[in-house]
Amino acid sequence: MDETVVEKKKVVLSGIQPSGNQFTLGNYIGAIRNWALMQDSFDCIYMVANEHSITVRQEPAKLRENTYRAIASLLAAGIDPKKSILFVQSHVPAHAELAWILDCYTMFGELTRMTQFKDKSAKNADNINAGLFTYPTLMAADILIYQSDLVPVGADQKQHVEIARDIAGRFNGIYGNTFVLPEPYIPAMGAKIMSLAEPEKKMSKSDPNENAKILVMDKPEDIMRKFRRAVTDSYGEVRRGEDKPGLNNLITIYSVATGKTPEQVEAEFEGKGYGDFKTACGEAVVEMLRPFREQVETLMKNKDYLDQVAKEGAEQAERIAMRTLRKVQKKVGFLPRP
Ligand code: ATP
Ligand code: LTN
Repeated sequence: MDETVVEKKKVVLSGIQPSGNQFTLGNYIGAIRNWALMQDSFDCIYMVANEHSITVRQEPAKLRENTYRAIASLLAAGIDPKKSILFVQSHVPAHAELAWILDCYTMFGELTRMTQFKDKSAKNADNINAGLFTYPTLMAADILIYQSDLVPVGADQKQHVEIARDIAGRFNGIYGNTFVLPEPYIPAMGAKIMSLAEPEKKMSKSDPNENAKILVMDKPEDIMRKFRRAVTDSYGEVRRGEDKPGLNNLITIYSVATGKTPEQVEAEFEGKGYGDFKTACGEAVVEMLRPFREQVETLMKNKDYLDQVAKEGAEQAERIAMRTLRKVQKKVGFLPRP
């Protein structure tokens, strides 16, 4: 008998919020570009996390537009709906249902320790809502409902993947094996792209300072200007160093954009000043983003296609999600609907 063993690929799941008006260079380098690179080696599921977005107040019309833009951006970054499942979180209600159950297996103390909760409540002191607090249990549901093995995220989201793993372990401990224990998958380079204005902080799409972030749809002249203004230091030497957060960040960005190692970058700019280096960074980023930007613009003119992708993605996702949800409901003692 033919004993060909087909090894099951690991399941990868990740999500990105459609908040802010568009993605930053940090989201591109730290997240979506890597998602596309993982498609051949893994069974990938990628999601536009619109339910997470409303933990911060959103304008409904903008949220709709940004959700389309997020789908377009994921496609433009190279995610192929024939290879991966691409969908919108709210189209698969099983996530929110599982999140409620997981809420009952998550401790108040665990949630208060989440650094994102602390940061976001400091930033939104007038709207510290319960969703902001239980954000990690919805994210745990997103991950666990697909029995995900790996969760590619930037360094800032590692803590949320760890709590998902803890919740899964606790649930498995009580009810027997139910969930796969997920692991964070942090890219070797570019896991944290820093703000161009305050390089000790991560580049964040919700940062109100326009000079702090490169947006993926920025015009080339804006990208060039933002790099010229990027905060560096007074050493004047293109070399990494512990007390040089601005320069370290630019070297990372230039390395990723050109495919060169940081050592090669340092050698290339030996004896040259920051001005030359910043111009080169700007040009490299403009070239890296050009095809992406053009493709997003084309896709945004074709909402029917984006709807079609979302529809097929939700159907595929839901089939997997419902299997886990039913299993969990049965384990906790919910009667099946007669
Ligand atoms: P917000 O400002 O609304 O919190 P954000 O820019 O931090 O948004 P998220 O939607 O929270 O972005 O993150 C989407 C993905 O991008 C996550 O995987 C996250 O880890 C990654 N990411 C976000 N910012 C960066 C960054 N500066 N460098 C690398 N990866 C990042
Ligand atoms: N919280 C994440 C987005 C997100 C996510 C997920 C990432 C929602 N659900 C599941 C990985 C897995 C963020 O803000 N980056």
